[in-house]
Amino acid sequence: MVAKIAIEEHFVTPSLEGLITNPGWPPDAWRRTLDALIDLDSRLELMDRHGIERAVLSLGSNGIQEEPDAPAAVSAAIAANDALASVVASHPDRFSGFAALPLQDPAAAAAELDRAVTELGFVGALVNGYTPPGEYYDHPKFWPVWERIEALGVPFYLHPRNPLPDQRRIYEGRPELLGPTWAFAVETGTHALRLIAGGVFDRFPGATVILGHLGEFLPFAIQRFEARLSRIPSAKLEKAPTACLRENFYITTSGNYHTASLRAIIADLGADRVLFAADYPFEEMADGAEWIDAVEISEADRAAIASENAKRLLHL
Ligand code: GRE
Ligand code: ZN
Repeated sequence: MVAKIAIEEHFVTPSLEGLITNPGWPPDAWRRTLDALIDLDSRLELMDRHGIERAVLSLGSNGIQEEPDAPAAVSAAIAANDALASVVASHPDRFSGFAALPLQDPAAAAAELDRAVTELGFVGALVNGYTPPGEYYDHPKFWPVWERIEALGVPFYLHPRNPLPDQRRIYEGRPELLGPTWAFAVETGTHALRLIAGGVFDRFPGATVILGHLGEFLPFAIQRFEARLSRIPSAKLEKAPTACLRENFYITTSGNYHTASLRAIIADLGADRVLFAADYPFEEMADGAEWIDAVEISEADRAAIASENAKRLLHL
């Protein structure tokens, strides 16, 4: 069993339960998920069983990104980050934290990121997709947040959520395609492409974004994206999309255990850009852990992906 650090691991506390959005699961299954998000003892027991030395915790989806009111989002993010800081302080050798950010107010989000990293000791931020009523982070109003991400040298984990309610026509009659089955990856991969096309990495070349689920389709589509984008005269970028993907992104293994895809990503981006994640409790901790323990890659790559890259990136 390889020693692991898991970095897309969700938590909540009883008083913050309202921040976690039921994606449409039956009430009893949803209650079990909430209980698993709260219960630190069961989590630590599972981590011990599967060789996960440390979990970087974050709120589940949609978190602060569900809140339409900016002042309410700012106070909710502060409360959530303070609660997470207490959880981390209860087991500092096992847990770290990714900050929740109130992007409804970009200046407040930049300030809260700063507080979370410099005062609470968090190792980055995790954001659940667009901010109501539908803001994506390539917009210049979010530049203060990218400026802080770059200056603090911490990653921004772009975590999935479902598409905007008025953009679900393609899933009509097929609700099973919403959520983690498919729509999460389309939504999040497209958001990541907006960051690249919007020149976020031209302006903030040191900014780092983490994508889960083996990269939300980007590694498999980036060559075509770059080739076609280069033929659009109005879409000029200094840094090519393939270079952005290699130099500004990390990819995690959360909830996507396809060996051929992992091997392709290692061959293209390098094993040093891949990080282990279990996505507990939305995925079984055993599934991700047992896969990375046994998947056919070199032992050096396995150790890098399982924990060494996270130690380097997150300064653990
Ligand atoms: C996840 O984090 O992967 C997740 C959620 C909510 C529902 C399903 C899911 O946060 O996979
Ligand atoms: Zn997740």
